Amino acid sequence: MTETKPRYDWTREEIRTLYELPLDALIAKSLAVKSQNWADGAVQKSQLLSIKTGGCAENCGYCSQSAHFDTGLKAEKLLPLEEVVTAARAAKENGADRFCMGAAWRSLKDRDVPKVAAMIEAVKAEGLETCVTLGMLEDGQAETLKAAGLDYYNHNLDTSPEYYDQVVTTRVYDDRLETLGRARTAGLKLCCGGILGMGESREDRVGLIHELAKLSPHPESVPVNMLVPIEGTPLAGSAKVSVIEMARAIAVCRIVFPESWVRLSAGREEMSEEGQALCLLAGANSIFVGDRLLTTDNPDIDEDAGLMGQLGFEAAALEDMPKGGARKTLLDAR
Ligand code: SAM
Ligand code: DTB
Ligand code: SF4
Repeated sequence: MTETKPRYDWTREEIRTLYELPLDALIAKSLAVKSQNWADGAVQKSQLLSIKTGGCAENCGYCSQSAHFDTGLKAEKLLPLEEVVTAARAAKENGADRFCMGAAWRSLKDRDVPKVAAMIEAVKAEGLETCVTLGMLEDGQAETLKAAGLDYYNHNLDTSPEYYDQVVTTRVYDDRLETLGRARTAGLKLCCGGILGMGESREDRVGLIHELAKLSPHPESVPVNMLVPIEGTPLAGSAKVSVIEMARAIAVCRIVFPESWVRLSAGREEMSEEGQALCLLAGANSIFVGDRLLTTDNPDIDEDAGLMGQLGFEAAALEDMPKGGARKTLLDAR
């Protein structure tokens, strides 16, 4: 029988075995898990806003915002509160139910905490779930953000521990795990995933999923990004990953993280409708909406409406989270 509850004892071998199944068998398993935990056709929508763009001290080899590379991106100051609120209202009109604010910081400075807390409070007051991604956290900061109304902290592991130093050298894997621990201790939900297409091997993709699987509880959101190549960054020339490989990774995530949102994240702009459909049919149940991610483009709202319409998919209600019998409520409402 297919296991549909979270497990914390996955081995790398088990994950590798899943990853290498014939695609039909893999997707069949993924959809068996999905249908036990989630309403059919429900897709959660998050919208991003870069609240502090560029000039980042880290050297993540994929990123447009690192000060180490000449990507032509202009660094900007922290946005004023009113601009953030305007963008959050627009996101809500776009059908987003979660608003994710990203800052190009290596780590959050105490002096910025009140400003970000005010943004969180204001976005929450608009009736949206809140998410921030602000780099590494110091003790106590996550608690202040939580008190302001923060739901999720995004902090990606990005790849396997073995490949990590090929991606970034200004921090180590354990730094990431430490911040994830701080966010958890403060009672925040986690959004944590990675990127495919940075020149990593399939074994690195398996390794990433295994590291995520060891987090207990699992991250409530698992973003699977396809590298958006940024001219001027060291990883821009990496071998492209196929959409089929993305679908494979998504299906494995759906099986390993049965109760988490699995998000088809960056890279949709480069995919055909059919490619995106494959990833959604492989088990993803969340996307970013709006025509911008942080610094790069995303399909516009009309294109997404067209795709969702063809698939017969609809916006998930927040209460579609599997815990608490909410799925049943949603199905009963039909
Ligand atoms: N500075 C914060 C951090 O690194 O945690 C937050 C912002 S950072 C842009 C958030 C995540 O976006 C990264 O961890 C990475 O997984 C993803 N990302 C950044 N640039 C990307 C790109 N060019 N293609 C795909 N994903 C990307
Ligand atoms: C995540 O995993 N992907 C998002 C969000 N979390 C912060 C960011 C994608 C960024 C893509 C490149 C850009 O727009 O700069
Ligand atoms: Fe900075 Fe985040 Fe970009 Fe890395 S991914 S360079 S930490 S903004």
